[in-house]
Amino acid sequence: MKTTAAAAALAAVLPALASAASYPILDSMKGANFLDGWNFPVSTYDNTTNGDVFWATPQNTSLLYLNDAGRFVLKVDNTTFVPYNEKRYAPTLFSKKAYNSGTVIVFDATHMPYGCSVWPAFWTQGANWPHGGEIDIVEGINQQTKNQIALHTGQVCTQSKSQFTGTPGFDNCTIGANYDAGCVVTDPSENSYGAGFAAAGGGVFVTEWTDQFIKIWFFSRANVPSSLTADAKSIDTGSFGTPVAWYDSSTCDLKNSLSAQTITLTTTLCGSWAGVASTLEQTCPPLTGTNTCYTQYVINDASETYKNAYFEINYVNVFSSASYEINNSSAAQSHAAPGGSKGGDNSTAGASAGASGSGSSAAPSSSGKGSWARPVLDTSVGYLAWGAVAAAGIASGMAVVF
Ligand SMILES: *[C@@H]1O[C@H](CO)[C@@H](O)[C@H](O)[C@H]1NC(C)=O
Ligand SMILES: *[C@@H]1O[C@H](CO)[C@@H](O)[C@H](O)[C@H]1NC(C)=O
Ligand SMILES: *[C@@H]1O[C@H](CO)[C@@H](O)[C@H](O)[C@H]1NC(C)=O
Ligand SMILES: *[C@@H]1O[C@H](CO)[C@@H](O)[C@H](O)[C@H]1NC(C)=O
Ligand SMILES: *[C@@H]1O[C@H](CO)[C@@H](O)[C@H](O)[C@H]1NC(C)=O
Ligand SMILES: *[C@@H]1O[C@H](CO)[C@@H](O)[C@H](O)[C@H]1NC(C)=O
Ligand SMILES: CC(=O)N[C@H]1CO[C@H](CO)[C@@H](O)[C@@H]1O
Repeated sequence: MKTTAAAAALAAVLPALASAASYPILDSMKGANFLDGWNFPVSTYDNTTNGDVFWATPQNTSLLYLNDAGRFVLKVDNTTFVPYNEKRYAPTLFSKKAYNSGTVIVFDATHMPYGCSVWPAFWTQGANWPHGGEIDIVEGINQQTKNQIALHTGQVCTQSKSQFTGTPGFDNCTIGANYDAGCVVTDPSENSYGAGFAAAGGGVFVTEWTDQFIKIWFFSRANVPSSLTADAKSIDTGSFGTPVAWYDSSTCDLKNSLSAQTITLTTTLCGSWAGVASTLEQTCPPLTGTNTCYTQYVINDASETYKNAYFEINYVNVFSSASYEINNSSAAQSHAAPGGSKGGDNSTAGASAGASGSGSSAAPSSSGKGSWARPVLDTSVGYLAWGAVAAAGIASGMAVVF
């Protein structure tokens, strides 16, 4: 690509300027075309974090839709009575492209899911987890009030504690350390997550990823820089100030710890982190009687429980002149979004075939409750971040595009 070559040449001549680069827009997921940028999952249910959800399908237009304000909504089903042993529908999406180092990801939302049992995340993952690495840009559970950022790597990597405004937690990013918690940085702002985020009108998360660093900024609505617009043609983070989180190549070989990253937007319920009783009870009422997270919240009429369990998104913009890969798996093709599938192929036929194909393992009637409906919770693990249990790995079929 011309721009890549030009940027590389410039960086070689003026290495000092490399960290104050301007990145051109590559992808903009917003409005009526939002779903064009995403694949639906292959699995019909959350088989990576033990969450009690069936993943929403392209047919679930009550859960994935453009609202009157022109924002895209991804919501947990709060209108269906879910009987015991069933799961509740909730959306998860994977970006069709996997992006490489030299990329800035901007996520602008006015509302993100929160509430007891609710576990949302906006994150990226590389192939062959954990070897391809993982960046958790937005993540939290239940009624937490602050966003929890994390970096996870397969190889040994630590975080230098300096130059960021967030509160550092564990500094060993390596899988295997601290129950796979990763290098956690908590945003001190209560506007960064949950009810506080929504009350402030939401905000914008900016992630700049190079071989030298990963920097994550959060701007609450009142503080969003004027350059951050839905239609921005380029981005330069040079004036954004000190980030909330900063991972640096001086203590982490970022170049070899992260492969091309797929953006993942998801909400699950209960599961291996949000659903652990001791974790749940940190921000939600104690479970009553013999209830679990699942029986107390997910089943029956949960309209009240999940009234705030939705993303309302202005846009996801990706700025980059680096190469990228396209998720070209057959499942990704067959799950193409309604209206978003190119060429009018028989996409829904493929999707339903896939759903019934894997349905035998997820079907409520054909398997005992323990095999799918109820998460097996390891209460000794109370600090798992999303990707630590999202060890699903990455489907093959990625095609490199230069
Ligand atoms: C979601 O779509 C599936 C079919 O793909 C359907 O069986 C299910 O009832 C829908 N759920 C909701 C909440 O719309
Ligand atoms: C980080 O954790 C990994 C995996 O447990 C371990 O091999 C490595 O020694 C740790 N590094 C440091 C600096 O503690
Ligand atoms: C269901 O959720 C929506 C927001 O996503 C909310 O407007 C509605 O009031 C909720 N329903 C009930 C009955 O609480
Ligand atoms: C993607 O898959 C389709 C068939 O499913 C194939 O025609 C196309 O060449 C593939 N694209 C790449 C870049 O491999
Ligand atoms: C590719 O798409 C499939 C189906 O949507 C998904 O399950 C898989 O995780 C995706 N792969 C990557 C690398 O995102
Ligand atoms: C989840 O289900 C999908 C589709 O059946 C499968 O490809 C994937 O390997 C599963 N992941 C895990 C962790 O079992
Ligand atoms: C099931 C289905 O939608 N089949 C359609 C696949 O595409 C061909 C050609 O466009 C249609 O004729 C079929 O009806």
